[in-house]
Amino acid sequence: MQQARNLEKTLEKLKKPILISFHSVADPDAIASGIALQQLLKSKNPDLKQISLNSQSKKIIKELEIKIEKIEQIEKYNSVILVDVSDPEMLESFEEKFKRFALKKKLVTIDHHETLKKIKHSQNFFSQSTSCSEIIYSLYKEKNLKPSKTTSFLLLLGLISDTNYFKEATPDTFQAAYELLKNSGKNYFQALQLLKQCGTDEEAKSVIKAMKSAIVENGVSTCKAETHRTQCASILSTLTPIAIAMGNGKISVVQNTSCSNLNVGELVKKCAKKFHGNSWGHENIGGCEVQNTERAVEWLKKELKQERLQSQESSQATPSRKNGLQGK
Ligand SMILES: [Mn+2]
Repeated sequence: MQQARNLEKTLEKLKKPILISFHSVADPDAIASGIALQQLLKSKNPDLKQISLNSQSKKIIKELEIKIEKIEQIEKYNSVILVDVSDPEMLESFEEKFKRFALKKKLVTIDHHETLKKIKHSQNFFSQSTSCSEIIYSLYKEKNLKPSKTTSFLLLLGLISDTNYFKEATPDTFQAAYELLKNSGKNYFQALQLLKQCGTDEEAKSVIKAMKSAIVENGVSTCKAETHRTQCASILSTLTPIAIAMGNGKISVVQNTSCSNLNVGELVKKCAKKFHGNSWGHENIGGCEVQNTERAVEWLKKELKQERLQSQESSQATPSRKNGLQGK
């Protein structure tokens, strides 16, 4: 794979000391990619540090007894590799620091999210892969190396979670998953156990409270959630094509991929632009932070209604349903 070879060459040339990190809501794909890359580059002894981790990642590293320290300062490094991210807005309080770093030293990003925003002067490796774990695993394959048992398991977790339990998997994903599961010495159920989480009673109570506020209109469910916003939207998305949860100035949008074919990331980006806020997300899940969430949600509902009408019209005109806000 030409791209893996190019990336390998770039990584080989990096000047020590090297820092590896990822975005500020590090999910299993981000931490797996970071850990696997740190081991692959062990002759260069890179540090692996985090801005912050999501709860799933915290659970995984705790159970696998892995420690990832917080980033303190980045000036002492000569090179930085960011995995699973290339959009500077996903770096939170480190956005400006990494931007300044890239002006003076070498910053490489390895990512599978399409974004037009990149850190100026950074070198970006983008792949259409369904997870960053798959990209890092291709580097191992390029060198004819096998990740350790634990690292294979981690990469498998990254791959499962980023493909939404293989819903977005490609033949390459299945090939990689087959090999990683075999290398890991574990079974698929153990992977699922580690990825799934049970909440506390308090969490369950706040989700149930949010569910009581839910309304459904035109295939869109909306609820108010002070906490666990994304979780609430995910639950509602099992019932309606699109689910929106809002609270504390933030909005989460999740689509049910069996009956909706939008680009949620693009939609929330548009919303954030209109209401002067920030957005984040992928094709199927996203969110934004805006000043007036009520108005922004009304706008989203209108857009979605419009979109639905358009796709109904086009499905009447042609047999193809694929006419989302933006195709996948
Ligand atoms: Mn990812």
